[in-house]
Amino acid sequence: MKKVIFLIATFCLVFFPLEAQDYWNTEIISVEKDPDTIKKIRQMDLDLLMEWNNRVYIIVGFNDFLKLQKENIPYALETFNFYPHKQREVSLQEGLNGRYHSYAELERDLLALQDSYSHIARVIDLGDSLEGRNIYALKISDNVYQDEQEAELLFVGCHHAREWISVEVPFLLGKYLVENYETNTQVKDLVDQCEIWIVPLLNPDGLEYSIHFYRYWRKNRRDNRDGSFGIDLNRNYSYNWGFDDEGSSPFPSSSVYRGPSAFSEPETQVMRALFEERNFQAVISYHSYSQVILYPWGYTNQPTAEDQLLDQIAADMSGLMLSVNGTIYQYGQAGAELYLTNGGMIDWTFGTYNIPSYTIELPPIDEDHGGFFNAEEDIQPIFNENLPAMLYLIDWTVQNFGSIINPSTRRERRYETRANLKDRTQFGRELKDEGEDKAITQNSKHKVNYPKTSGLKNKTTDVRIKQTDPINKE
Ligand code: 0X9
Ligand code: CA
Ligand code: CA
Ligand code: ZN
Repeated sequence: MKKVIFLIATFCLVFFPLEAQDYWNTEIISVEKDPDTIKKIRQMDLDLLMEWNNRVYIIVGFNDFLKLQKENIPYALETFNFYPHKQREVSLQEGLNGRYHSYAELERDLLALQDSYSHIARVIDLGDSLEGRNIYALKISDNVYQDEQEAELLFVGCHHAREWISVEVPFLLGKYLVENYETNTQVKDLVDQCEIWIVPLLNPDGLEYSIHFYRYWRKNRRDNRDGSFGIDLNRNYSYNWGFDDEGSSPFPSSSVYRGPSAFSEPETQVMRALFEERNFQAVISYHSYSQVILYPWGYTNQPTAEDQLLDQIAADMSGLMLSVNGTIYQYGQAGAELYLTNGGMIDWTFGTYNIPSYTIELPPIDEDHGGFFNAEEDIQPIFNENLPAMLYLIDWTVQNFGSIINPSTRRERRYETRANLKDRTQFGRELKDEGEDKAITQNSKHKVNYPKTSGLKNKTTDVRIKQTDPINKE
């Protein structure tokens, strides 16, 4: 999938010289999104660009045209609609990406939340991306302009540019919390007792590139100076960075290129600085697709020392998610069930801070159900089914937050947190025995009755997590 699209001559040759070769012979077409056509085009190894208005947009070369004609598939020529000048004429606001957020739309909507709910919502510019866009955090808490000694956790989206849904889910959490604060006592309780940090768009340069130039873009937009662009931000964290060449690549052109060194990228540096500054007790990093909840390690199939706790929380979240729309989110240790990755965010957050750390791969379950192209109508239901798991983890951090700590002892508190992770998370009970009742991850303070896990997972027989090479989901 190295092919990059369209754009016209000088513009792209000046700004994107490397992948320019293909443009001259490629066009963008659209075909109707009916099952028959989809089935046919899937077998043609075409470069799918995006889904829009019940049509699938495809980048095609001369041979692809021949194939389409041979199969009698009607298509419409769309190249002109993608010309950059045309994009600037039409509204960039709601343009190519529909109800998904572009960088500018997200900025606008985050600031609007801050304006409307300034007592509990605050937008913070964490730093610049490589191309100089702001990486925003939305902090939600009572007394939001004060740094209170409260539980803290982080929800982050869009390490990977093409995973558009991963921007929407954390953003919608922020929106939900502020809009329901006054009317929903559970929400108010949670917001009052902790500091919820949301970074919906860690890779704004990549996202913009994915919207305007190449829908399948994954990495950031680093010029690797060898004709290739981009570093995989989820291979650029320092914990066991570059551990092997299976979990990340040393080659700049690879879609999982780990970069020249750990934290070489401004986007991952922003995350590092945020973690140094804050005292997070848990983190979820959203990706797509495949409907799974993953926990460390990713770099090895060996379990962490906290495997049981990580698994229990994942099980609880999976059960909660299932109960909303019936969507099954399998769960398990990333390196054991999916494929190996090194330099990933959650290995770093767990390895460095020893906090529960999850990657959630949002729907759909596979390529046949849309791959990276979630229908716009699915944004809300996908958020809805993720919400209880998000609230659960927020509640978990509140329940596990120790007594009031002097700010000057933050660092000590962090170490203490680390040493006591297991105890604290089990609320004084040690889960030594596999057979012990596991449905106690919550204590009773909030009296939310979280259902037990559905029992979908069975480690020995039910490793149903996608077997395909994730990187080449495209
Ligand atoms: O490969 C990734 O970075 C994530 N999958 S994706 O298809 N969205 O790119 C999964 C990361 C899982 N986490 C670890 N294995 N550490
Ligand atoms: Ca939009
Ligand atoms: Ca507060
Ligand atoms: Zn991803």
